[in-house]
Amino acid sequence: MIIGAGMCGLYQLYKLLRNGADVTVLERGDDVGGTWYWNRYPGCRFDSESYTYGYSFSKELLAEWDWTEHFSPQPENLRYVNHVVDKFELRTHIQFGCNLTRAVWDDEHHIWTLELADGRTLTCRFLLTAIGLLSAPTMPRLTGMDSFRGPSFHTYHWPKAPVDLTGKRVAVIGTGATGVQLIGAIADKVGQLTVFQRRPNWCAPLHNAPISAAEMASIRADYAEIFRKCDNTPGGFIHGPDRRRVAEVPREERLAFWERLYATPGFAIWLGNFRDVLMDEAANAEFSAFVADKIRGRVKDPVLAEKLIPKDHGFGVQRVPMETRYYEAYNRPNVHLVSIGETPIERITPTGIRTSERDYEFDLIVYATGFDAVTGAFDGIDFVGTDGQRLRDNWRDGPLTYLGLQVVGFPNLFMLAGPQSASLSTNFPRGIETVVDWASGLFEHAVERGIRRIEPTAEAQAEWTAHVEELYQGLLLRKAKSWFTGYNSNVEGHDKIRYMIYNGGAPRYRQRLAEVAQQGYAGFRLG
Ligand code: NA7
Repeated sequence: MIIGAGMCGLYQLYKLLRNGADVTVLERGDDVGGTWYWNRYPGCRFDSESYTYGYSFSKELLAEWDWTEHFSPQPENLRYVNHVVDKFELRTHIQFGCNLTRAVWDDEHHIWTLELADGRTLTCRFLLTAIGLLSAPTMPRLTGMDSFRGPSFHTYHWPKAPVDLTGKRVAVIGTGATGVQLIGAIADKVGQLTVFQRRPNWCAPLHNAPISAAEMASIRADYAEIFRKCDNTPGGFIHGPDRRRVAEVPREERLAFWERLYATPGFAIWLGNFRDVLMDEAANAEFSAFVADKIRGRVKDPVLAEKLIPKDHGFGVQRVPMETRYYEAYNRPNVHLVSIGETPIERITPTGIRTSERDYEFDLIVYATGFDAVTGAFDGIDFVGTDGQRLRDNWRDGPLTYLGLQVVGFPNLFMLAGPQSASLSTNFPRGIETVVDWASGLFEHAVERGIRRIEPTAEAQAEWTAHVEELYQGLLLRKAKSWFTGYNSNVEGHDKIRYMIYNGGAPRYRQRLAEVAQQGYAGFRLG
């Protein structure tokens, strides 16, 4: 049984069907797509180059699918997922509207019993989760949220029916990757837009553009090289770090390099920068000053510009929101910024938002307040393992895993994009293709040998968890309050660092998985 019909679950379904497995996907939504099904807010799109995001497993699929933009928007992404599902006839193997609430392991018969919200009970031998890393949205804990008379929703729950923004007074709370996409997209479509910003982020221009037919033809001819490039970078993107250190490069040369990065589409500015920008305080400070000047150059009001420049963290230690006309939005007379660090929100009122300074009236309030990232989707399901132990209890202070794939005490539970795996720090489809291919190999191995129970050893789990923690130590991101470090002010107990992500890079992770398999699945107990 696979939980989740997003990019990851669908590829795992495809693989297992091809291997002749008896497999079903349970999906809580009423259609496929995961992230691209739920997130329908205006401006939602890839920050990955479209042609690096599509699946790489089928030459036929690559040959027939045209991307229309370098960074494809959500409706097209959802069409792509549906195209894949139809092409490979996956839909009949998916059950929709299935909300898994509890999964209990039976150590005598080696099966998982799954309880669904609709009262049904199902059983399976292997339980594979593809439940997303950003699929448990979190709302702020503000007084009066239910009292607001107009529509209000989290960006993850943006309605399917079109929302008419014309002439409306709109509030957006949150300026992460989501808020920044949304604000840039709606600033010229609403009446008044008021942005409630707690801490600014370092945003960089996406430089999206349409893909012409000729360009698509050349991309198509180049797919092998594109995927080879992605395979060789830590993040699974076409952008890999420049191995030089900032101080090694003469000042004029490095400024010219940074100008080029600022003008380059996509994550080049983050992932193609000098390596020590993300590791060394001085290098990071210098590059942050460069980007701060860019912001000052784009926002006309100097006081406002300063409010949009982060002061508590350097560039790239949190997820860099990619933007389109984001800073220019603040030059518009209908867009206003409220720094809630200075004037905190006191409550939501029936007609709007009250800060310590004044009352604001709105027709619509949008919460772009992020997610209980990575572990949130797991905490939402009551996983009960051997001897009645609960996953959410074991992970209270942070996840413990072997390879981000399995957990001691939860045999036959495989997390295909679990905490401490590389998928979370990788261009997602590139990361999950690695894991799904590997897991499919393990299942074949198990079936051939009549293996009915797979669980990691305690030593392997302790070693991996320590390794993941150690990899944080060389990176500046360890100090930042973001979902990379498991921080979320809206969730009880998530105000301390948790080691959520494998930061060793995709090639190293792939190498490790290959070695584990070659050594007869070292670190796993196969019984
Ligand atoms: P993020 O990146 O976690 O951003 C959430 C934003 O919401 C961020 O600006 C937060 O401010 C703000 N926030 C969160 N809670 C509150 C409260 N209670 N009051 C005011 N403001 C708040 O989530 P996104 O959805 O933007 O992006 C998630 C990922 O999706 C992204 O990394 C991409 O991979 C795709 P803070 O910075 O914490 O002060």
